[in-house]
Amino acid sequence: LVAAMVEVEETYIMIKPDGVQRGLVGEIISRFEKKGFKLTGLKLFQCPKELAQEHYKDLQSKPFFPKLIDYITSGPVVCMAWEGVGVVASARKLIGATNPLNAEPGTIRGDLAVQTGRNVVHGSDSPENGKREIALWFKEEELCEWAPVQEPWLK
Ligand code: 3AN
Repeated sequence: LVAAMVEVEETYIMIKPDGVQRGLVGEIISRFEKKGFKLTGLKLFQCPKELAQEHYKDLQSKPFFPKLIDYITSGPVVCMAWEGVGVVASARKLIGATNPLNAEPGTIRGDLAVQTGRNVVHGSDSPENGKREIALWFKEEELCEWAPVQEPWLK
């Protein structure tokens, strides 16, 4: 048996303003929970312009950059930190292709979105960016390190 060379990673997942407006928050969180990843940070947040610009700084030169910043700051977003083995690439698979019309059915964008400029959710594209983005969007005290316990929550 060959051990998988994948490590415990962290990723930054964000439900964009259209996801919040359309009432898709629960649906989107469920997909990551059911997959088996661990939620370590969660908040509803109105993103200031400067933060959106910093988050998307690699896209600064793109023609759609101003529209992207307007979109991300147009209403509250749900910021999440998720942890797990291989979570960065796996979350990208759960999310689906950037253009929702190319996203496979069964993925979040494939099932729930139509336009690239309204693609409901963001996921970090590398473990390095996962760490960078979590540090950018969360204060240290907003993140929780926790381990599952055996407590019979439901009797
Ligand atoms: P992904 O979100 O799948 O990682 P990126 O990093 O290439 O894709 O793009 C970041 C965000 O920029 C996308 N989620 C989308 O909102 C926006 N975006 C990317 N390409 C376009 C485009 N051609 N037109 C409008 N918005 C775009």
